[in-house]
Amino acid sequence: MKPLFPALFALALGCLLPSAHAAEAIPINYDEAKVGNDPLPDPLTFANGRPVKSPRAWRERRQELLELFQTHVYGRSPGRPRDLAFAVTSTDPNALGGLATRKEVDLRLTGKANGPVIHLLLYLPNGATSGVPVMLGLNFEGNPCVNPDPGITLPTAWMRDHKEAGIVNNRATEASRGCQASRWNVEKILRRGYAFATVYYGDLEPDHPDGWKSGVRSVFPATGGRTVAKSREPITALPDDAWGAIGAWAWGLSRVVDYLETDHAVDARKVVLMGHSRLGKTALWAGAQDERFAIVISNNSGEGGAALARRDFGENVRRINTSFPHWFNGHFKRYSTNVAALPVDQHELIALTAPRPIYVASAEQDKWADPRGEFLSAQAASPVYRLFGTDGLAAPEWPAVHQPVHSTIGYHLRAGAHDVLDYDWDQWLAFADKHLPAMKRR
Ligand code: GTR
Repeated sequence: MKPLFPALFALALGCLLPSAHAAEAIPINYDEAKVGNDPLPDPLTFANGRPVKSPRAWRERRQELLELFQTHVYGRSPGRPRDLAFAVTSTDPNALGGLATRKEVDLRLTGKANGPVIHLLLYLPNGATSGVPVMLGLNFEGNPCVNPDPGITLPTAWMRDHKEAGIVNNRATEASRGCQASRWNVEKILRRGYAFATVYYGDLEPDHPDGWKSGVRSVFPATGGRTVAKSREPITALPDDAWGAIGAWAWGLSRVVDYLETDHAVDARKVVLMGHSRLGKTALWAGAQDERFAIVISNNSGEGGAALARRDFGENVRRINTSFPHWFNGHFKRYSTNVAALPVDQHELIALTAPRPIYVASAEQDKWADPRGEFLSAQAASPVYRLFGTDGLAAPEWPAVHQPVHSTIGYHLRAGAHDVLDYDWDQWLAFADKHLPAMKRR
């Protein structure tokens, strides 16, 4: 029998938060025999039935798929803002005990210091002679969370309260320094010769259903990827195919690359993008749209990320649309109870990164994210990679725990829970070391 207290607590919470209550009522399947068997759409067949037989034809199919994901899942994002400007706000050549140079850069999205700004934290490994590759990722709890370094500027942006992490009254406090350092082994990354770049995802948009009203979605019109001028009128409502929060966070990552392209200390053709969980979904969507990301890494991204939507295991489309309606566009809600009608599935999102290397990482206990569904999705993206003459995912079967595969599509199943651990970074650094040197210049 279940203990009564958690059930009562969930009930009380459900009364307070109607969407949480509605979400709790949605059945969740963990039975492999009941995952369903709807056929997956074929990434190598156009909507009109024409097969894709060459990398050249894939370029066309790629546009079609991007359009489908924009229309039905993540929404249409704008392009680079016309007035985007950069301002270095601090530099310390002797950070982390001399290991790195710390730089903080404001990305002024409307060109103005008092408009929306992304605060980029960048560490450059000291002693590197030329442009270095970069490990980039959005963080959940503010830049100071990634390392106890006392020199990182405390953010003033809204954050969800998390007392144990030092976030109180929706603000980061001194106590938040290093609160997620275990997920970002910054020193290890730097010692391996990579720069490290991060941004607080809430700089783009606070993560709640009304977040868009104060985030970038209220400022920039969704124009389908064209360069945009600042919106003249405040945006008061979003059309059903406009970008969702994942789109907004992904767009911010592209703005970081806009900056990195201007910084000669790094090699902006070698940006490795990593994202965990909802930010893993974000990394996949960013890498799909913007080919400047050299390598994309999705960690425990699950539903709406690497995991197949048609497989009903763990979190499903209906549940994610109910708990997190703001992450996706309006049209995606239509598929909550009819996933088979979705014209795409998540293996095609992975395939949109082809032929660039991509890594899907799962965790054994993270059933909610459907680890097997993440593997099958990576595997189903493989034919697109093979069209380019690469090995795709060189694993015919789901690998056992701690049997990493570092083919052009990389994969591992780590022991343990939904998290980012040193084991994951060891794999990703080895994967990046292996694949970056071989990558052609654009
Ligand atoms: C969960 C959500 C997942 C995943 C996770 C996270 O609540 O259901 O899709 O994104 O949050 O981002 O930590």
